[in-house]
Amino acid sequence: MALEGALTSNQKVLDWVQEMVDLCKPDRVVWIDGSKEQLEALTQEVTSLPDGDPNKMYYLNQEKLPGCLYHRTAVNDVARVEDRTFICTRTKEDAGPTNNWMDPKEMYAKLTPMYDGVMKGQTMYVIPYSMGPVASPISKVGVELTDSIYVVLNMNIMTRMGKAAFEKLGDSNDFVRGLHSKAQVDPENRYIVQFPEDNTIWSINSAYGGNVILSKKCFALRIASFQGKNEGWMAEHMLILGVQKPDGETKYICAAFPSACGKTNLAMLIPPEGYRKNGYKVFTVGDDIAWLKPGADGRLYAINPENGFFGVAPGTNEKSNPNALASTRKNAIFTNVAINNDDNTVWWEKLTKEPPVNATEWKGAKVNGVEFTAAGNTLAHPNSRFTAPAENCPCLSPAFNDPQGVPISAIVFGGRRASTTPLVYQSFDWTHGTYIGSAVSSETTAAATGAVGVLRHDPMAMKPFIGYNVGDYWAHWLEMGEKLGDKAPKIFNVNWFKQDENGNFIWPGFGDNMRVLDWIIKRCEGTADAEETAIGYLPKKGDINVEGIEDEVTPEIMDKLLTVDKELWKKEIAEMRRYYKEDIADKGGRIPQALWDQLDKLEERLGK
Ligand code: GTP
Ligand code: SPV
Ligand code: MN
Repeated sequence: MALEGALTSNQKVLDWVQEMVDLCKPDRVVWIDGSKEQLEALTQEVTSLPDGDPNKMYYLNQEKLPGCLYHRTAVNDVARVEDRTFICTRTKEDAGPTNNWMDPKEMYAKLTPMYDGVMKGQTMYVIPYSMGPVASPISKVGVELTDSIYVVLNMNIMTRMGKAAFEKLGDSNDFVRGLHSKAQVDPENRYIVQFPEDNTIWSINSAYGGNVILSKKCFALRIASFQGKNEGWMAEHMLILGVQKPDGETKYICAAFPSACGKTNLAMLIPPEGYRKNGYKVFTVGDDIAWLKPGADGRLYAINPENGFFGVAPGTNEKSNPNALASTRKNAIFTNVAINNDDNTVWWEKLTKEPPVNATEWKGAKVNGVEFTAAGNTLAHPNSRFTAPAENCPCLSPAFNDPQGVPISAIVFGGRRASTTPLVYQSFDWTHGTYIGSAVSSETTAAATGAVGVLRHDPMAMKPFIGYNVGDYWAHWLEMGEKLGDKAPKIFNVNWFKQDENGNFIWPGFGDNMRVLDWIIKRCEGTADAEETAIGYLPKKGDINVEGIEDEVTPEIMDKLLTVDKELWKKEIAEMRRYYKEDIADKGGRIPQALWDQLDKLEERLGK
């Protein structure tokens, strides 16, 4: 029964699908070919479910938002669940101190009974997909089995889904096996489990985003980072953008910021007027994940393994990110936003100034939106999201589908830091840059369950996504730098989130971040000077262009943005020593000596 209508003759795929069907016992198996007819039929089916069915999706206003759907998840199932996410390598040491771990045998034994018969009375969908352009040598194939049409429709946007993926795979065994069941959506039995040594992901009891779109964090970061370590490439939580300069050349930059810290916004940036007039333009290659591999010329090349954006809705508007908003105007899926009942469209905080009066909030209650928000509630969940096809994006890079990827000139780290970290600085070299990446910390956001606004270490913005020992991951960074030599991208750190005494951001951010990218590019080209400080190279006075924002970013504010406060940095170093020792080394993190040395050198420079 399982193999009826199979879209491949790959015996490894067929055997595994049969085994999972025998375990989950669905009534039907449907192989997803990615055709329009099949997707339309599934959309019909999922929108025809009765109101109140937790799996139901809704058509939105098909004139204003053609092809767009709406879905509301369970109230307890609205974000990634880091405390229920596991890396199951054979030894605990190989998972390292940043991951939850269980012996793979034990984990399979624990989860197998939970999957046993879990799809009785339901359909199992077999989703073949390619991460990256099908023709790219950097791309990889995955297959996800799921009982959720919401997942199928999301995977259709987020990946190159369908028959072509099986054609790419041929009879190879190199595919990631993903098994997802929403089961009872029981938070007590929710597990998001990676078995890197088996190329396998098992996810159960969730029906939300990053927990169930297994291509994304589970494959393209956790499993892929492990593969990259073994195969000589990198999988990173990074946007990829191209800056086209007045001379016509495009420079490509990758940036790693923690979840909900500005990747989508930076990737789709519209430069300030002065820059546009001079001929600058920004193109988006990716907004969340980069796969990076040295090319034949020795430079580092990046592809975006994804085919769409799973972006944070709140805060997205015509002013902050018109490109993201435009990307959501057709064939998109909205999850946990609010509904404007006047015209069956969507709304979220800051989409417009005034909330709709006649609204349905994200949990499904009809409310007066103005009164509801005035009482301190949000209409949309803070981690409500849009799933939008990349092809909708007005500034999508012409290189988006380039199988070779794009050559990277700069790598940028950043996070939400109210103090200490300046607006921008450059590392002295790759090894120092790797240290800076290891030292990223950021205030937590609604992208994961738990407290929001708490400062935590999030090395390379990858804390929840490194599929192996964090110390080995840092060693891999250092090895990549050695391999790339003088062709390695330059490494920078930025902070858009510095605050004044009253908690207001002192840098305007968004489109004005172009002014910082400008300095970064000039540093890569060797056309901007810099101030050598204890922490790295900082812009010289007047080198960040503030034309048009002089009123907002006065010289005093610029001083604050670019200051290196020695006392705060001494505290920062003390905390880094504690972190390296107590959180990483003492708990089995194999920190490379070169990073300890960086810490010593930084301390020495600051002591002067
Ligand atoms: P994930 O999809 O979770 O990985 O998030 P992301 O890194 O793509 O974050 P995104 O661009 O969606 O930004 C999240 C929130 O950060 C937005 O709602 C904005 O409010 C805020 N933000 C983004 N860029 C800036 C900026 O330059 N300045 C300020 N102050 N806020 C920003
Ligand atoms: C993130 O949390 O970094 C996301 C959203 O990009 S999710 O896919 O849910 O992980
Ligand atoms: Mn992300």
